[in-house]
Amino acid sequence: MGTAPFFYGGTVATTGKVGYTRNRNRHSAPVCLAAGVKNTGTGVLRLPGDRKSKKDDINRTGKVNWMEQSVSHALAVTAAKGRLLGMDMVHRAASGHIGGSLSAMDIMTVLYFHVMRLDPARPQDPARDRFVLSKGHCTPALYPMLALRGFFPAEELKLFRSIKGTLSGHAEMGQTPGVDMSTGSLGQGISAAVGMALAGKADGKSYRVYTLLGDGEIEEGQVWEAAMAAAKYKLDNLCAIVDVNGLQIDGATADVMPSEPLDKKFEAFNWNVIPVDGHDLDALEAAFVQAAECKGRPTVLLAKTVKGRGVSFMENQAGWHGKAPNDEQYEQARRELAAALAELEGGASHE
Ligand SMILES: Cc1ncc(C[n+]2csc(CCOP(=O)(O)OP(=O)(O)O)c2C)c(N)n1
Ligand SMILES: [Mg+2]
Repeated sequence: MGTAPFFYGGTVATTGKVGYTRNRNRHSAPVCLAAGVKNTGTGVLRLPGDRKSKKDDINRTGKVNWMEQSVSHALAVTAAKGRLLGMDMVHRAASGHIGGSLSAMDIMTVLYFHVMRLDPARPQDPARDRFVLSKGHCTPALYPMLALRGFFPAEELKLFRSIKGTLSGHAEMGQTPGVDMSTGSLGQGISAAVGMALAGKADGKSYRVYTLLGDGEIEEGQVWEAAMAAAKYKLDNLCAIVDVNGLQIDGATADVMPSEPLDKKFEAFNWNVIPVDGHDLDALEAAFVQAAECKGRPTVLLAKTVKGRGVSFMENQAGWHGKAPNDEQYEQARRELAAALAELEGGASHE
């Protein structure tokens, strides 16, 4: 039993004992543990005044089913923190890929704090789920997640792209705890993920493999060789996510090398295809559950996103693919991201 530190947005108060049903979904633990809520019981919740919960799924009295809303809120807070940390990293280093990191942050948050079975104290645990950042330039999304999840101290983020630290511009296994594959050469990550999934099948292991690709990246032919192999070997333990932000390094993917219709292409390659709003945490959670339930085929989530998400002047701008903000731009970006976090946390200041 526990109280409800989960609802630190201040929208919900508790009376009596509260808890949540852990058995509904094995993926719920990391967020809940991070928030200090224990794992048993049902309870009684009270909403202050006439305020209703976002999803209206909380009764005023009686048994409640509030995990959905509470987890989504906690995830939104984590994603907002991740965006701030990623922005800090890129500004401090005066280089890095912020646009595609901001578009991917919600996906990464759901993966690291709700979906994947990981133990930060044992980054090499053979039973862990694997993650391959196939769009390996988006470390300003990956490293904040690893730090917030406890793989290394957040202090280390200050040495992003510094020779004194362990956090390269592109993901590097062996150097950074929690990084399962070195990536950055687009197209290769998914091939490594296919190998990991195949090995899992061959060894009779139950771990799952996740890999995040960019929609520019899938213009690489190697991606489609990997996609063919994944279907041939019926890798239902593999889930790819394409961050469909519509932009790559030089402009719109539709101009550089049109790849749509992506759903029909992956279907033709015999994948289970799930289109999803890549900023809707509930929809992402549901899509990952669906992916895990699909048997005999690999799954791809086609996650529609906004490049530069959360910073008004970066949104949908190819120019922010791989550029650091100057001091003035950074202050503006930080103000916007801090305001978003403060709103989620019920007015706390992060300036
Ligand atoms: C094989 C290879 N070719 C070119 C590049 C240079 N490059 C880095 S990022 C990028 C664009 C990637 O676009 P996308 O996959 O859509 O990434 P996102 O929009 O998510 O940042 C390119 C061409 C590379 N890293 N690897
Ligand atoms: Mg893109």
